[in-house]
Amino acid sequence: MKEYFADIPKIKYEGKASKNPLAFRYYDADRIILGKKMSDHLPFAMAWWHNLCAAGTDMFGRDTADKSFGAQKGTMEHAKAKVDAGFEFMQKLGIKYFCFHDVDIVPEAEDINETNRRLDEITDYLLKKMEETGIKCLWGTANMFSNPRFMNGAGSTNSVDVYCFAAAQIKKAIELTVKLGGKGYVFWGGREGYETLLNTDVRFEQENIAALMKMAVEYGRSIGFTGDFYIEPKPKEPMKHQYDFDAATAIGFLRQYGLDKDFKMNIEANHATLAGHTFRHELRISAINGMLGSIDANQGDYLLGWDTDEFPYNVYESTLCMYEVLKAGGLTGGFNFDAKNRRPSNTPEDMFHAYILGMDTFALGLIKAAELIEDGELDEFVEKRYESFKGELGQKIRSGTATLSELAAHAEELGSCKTPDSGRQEYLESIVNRILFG
Ligand code: XUL
Ligand code: CO
Repeated sequence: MKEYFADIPKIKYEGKASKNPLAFRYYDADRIILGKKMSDHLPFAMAWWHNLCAAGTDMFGRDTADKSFGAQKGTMEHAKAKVDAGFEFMQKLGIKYFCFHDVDIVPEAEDINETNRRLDEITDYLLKKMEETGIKCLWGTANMFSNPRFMNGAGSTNSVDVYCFAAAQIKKAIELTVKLGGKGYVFWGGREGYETLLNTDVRFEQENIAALMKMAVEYGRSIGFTGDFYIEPKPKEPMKHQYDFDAATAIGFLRQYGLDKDFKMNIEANHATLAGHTFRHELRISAINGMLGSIDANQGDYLLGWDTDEFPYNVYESTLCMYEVLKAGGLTGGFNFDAKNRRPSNTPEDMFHAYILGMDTFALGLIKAAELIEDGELDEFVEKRYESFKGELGQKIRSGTATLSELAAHAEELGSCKTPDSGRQEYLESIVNRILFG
């Protein structure tokens, strides 16, 4: 069997003192954290599109990296070379899952029947590799944003033919996800939004998106898909207004159309910050609604207003993310590195450095989040902060048995109200620093 990354050894854990660029310093798969193996806390996944397809093309220049893997691009030979290279990559890093769009794994043909035939062929090939290696599929999805037919949206399109092509792609992508044993199926509404209200019937479009999702759920369940459907919220880019702006908006939409039992959130860090939220805000909103499903683990740039999809290196952020995940009892999905190398990082070694960085960043975040939880001071503070609600009136409010009049009577009896206790934000931030830096 051809080796694609012959110069790269199997990446091992060497500990934090190691200066070996091809070793983990924090990700120690079998280390037990809070009673569970690190690898079980952190089911990492490789994103097919960034890692095996994207080669650095941007609006101003063409590819800088070679992702041909020795084959002619746009051929099934190339699609298979990507499978071989991808599995070697994942095995060398100890990554157990991958995520894919339909058109990441085969070149899309002019005729959808031919694309579907290619998808059948490549998934037979993938399945064999999965059986040989034990690597699994985290989630699948349909790319309903690249092809020009989706320029006005997929579920939100004005064209009934385009709507049917979206339905056909979703149907096939769910079938493939089931065939590969995927845990989840993602809807990222790439073109589900609008540029101007002057040409857009928002209610019509949202109803159509919901109808498409409903049909997807019904079909998925009918062919034995037992996993979660996910919405991946994002506020903008490519569309100016995207319907799934953030977790709260997406959850409201799912409830409005009776889809909330089948769906959870796939939260992407860079999408959260584009929405003007922190990553942990989006995780918390999902978790308190019982909808924290999976994570697209990446990082944005606070100086840039677009989706830079960087590999995460910010340990402060990963710690607070893992704090939310641990508090929520873990994910039903996993941590998909929806991230790409910077354009000038164009060698195969850079691909490994990027994943080592991302995996170590989350491993260290996990270690530190567990320390924060074991330390307990944050929890204690929050618990105490709401103490006044433990009294009789507070309990009535909490149980929904209070009346406005009796609460007003209490205020009137007091006459004036003292300022509540300090929020102690700066002190709490210093606790996080103490745990992080000792
Ligand atoms: C785009 C994005 C997508 C989804 C899957 O910003 O995050 O790659 O994760 O379609
Ligand atoms: Co994503």
